[in-house]
Amino acid sequence: MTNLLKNIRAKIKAGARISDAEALALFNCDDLLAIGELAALANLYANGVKVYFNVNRHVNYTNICVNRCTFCAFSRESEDEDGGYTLALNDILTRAAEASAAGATEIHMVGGLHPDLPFDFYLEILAALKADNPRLHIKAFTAVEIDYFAKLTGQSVTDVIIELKNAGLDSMPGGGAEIFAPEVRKKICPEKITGERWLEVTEQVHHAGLKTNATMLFGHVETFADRVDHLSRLRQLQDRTAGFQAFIPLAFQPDNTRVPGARGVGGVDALKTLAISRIYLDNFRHIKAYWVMLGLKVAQVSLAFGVNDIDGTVVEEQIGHDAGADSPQQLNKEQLVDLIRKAGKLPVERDTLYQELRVY
Ligand code: V47
Ligand code: SF4
Repeated sequence: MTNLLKNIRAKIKAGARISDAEALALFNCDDLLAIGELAALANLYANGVKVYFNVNRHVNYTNICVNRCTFCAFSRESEDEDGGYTLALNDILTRAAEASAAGATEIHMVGGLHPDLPFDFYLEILAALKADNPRLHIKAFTAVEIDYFAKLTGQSVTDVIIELKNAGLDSMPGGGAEIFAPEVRKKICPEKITGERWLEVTEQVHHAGLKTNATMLFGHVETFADRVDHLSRLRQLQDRTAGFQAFIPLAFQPDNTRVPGARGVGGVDALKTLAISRIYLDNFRHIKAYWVMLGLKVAQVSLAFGVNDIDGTVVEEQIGHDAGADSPQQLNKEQLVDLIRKAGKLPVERDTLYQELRVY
């Protein structure tokens, strides 16, 4: 074992932090199994053999978006464009009612930045969802949408969050982070808020008392140094707020996208990135393998590479599948339990805030 790996093992055992330079060295190291073993050790200290999943349903209320990120195959210019849509309130409520009936504890709702919908539309959705399903946790909107609502209304981010919270918002997912480095954003999402703004909005969301997740879209044009920079900014913010629950590296799906020179993600890169995230992000308790983007097999193997959460049943996924993801649209609880058990781990159904609902 090289000195790098020996030193990192000693740090993990001592509960000490690895540096940015060490994280970069890990990305450049070819010993995938050794990195995975270190990540598994870090995860064993944090979570034992438990692997979490939840029963949820994704709802994408519209794919109309003014941003048109080049990596996004989901968005459309307007409802007139082929495949463009905006769900009516009733459609959203029907999906939530179906989810509740199927035992879901969470609705995960995000969408494009629609040019015409008023802020009241979003408040109305939240209030109606809560009135119909008081026990369903609403995890919705990203920092990108919050910033958009603030611009739309001329209100401060804090006031927007307070209104959303009063209407029923319980927590936020981690989308829109992509890669924070400005040079990369210029190529993959030139119209999107800057990485700095994403972090600033998220910090305010945490201060308002809502938990969020964080993501990183990887495998397009970013360098390993860009990934480390992204992780580093997240670790710093988490030191300040402790508001992040899970970190979710999202494997780039290239079909129908427009990112010149994008690489795509192989199994080795996916496992290494998940493992290094676990080792580096010592202040994130949960590292999530989003099976939709990773594929079921890599997601399952990742449970031996430091991952302790495999997301949920999802039910209706558009963002990854529009970009060619070959995973199923949905999994049921039994499939998730089976997948975790066959990886030698203990399946635990959780709610959005990681309260344990049932150990299998
Ligand atoms: O922000 C868009 C990504 C995200 C592509 O917080 C793509 O629990 C891969 O954030 N290839 C939305 N990824 C999904 C997301 C998420 C998913 C699951 C759980 C949670 C959570 C959050 O999807 C976007 C963007 O980064 N995305 N296009 C693509 N072609
Ligand atoms: Fe719009 Fe989000 Fe797609 Fe970017 S990733 S085009 S912000 S829906």
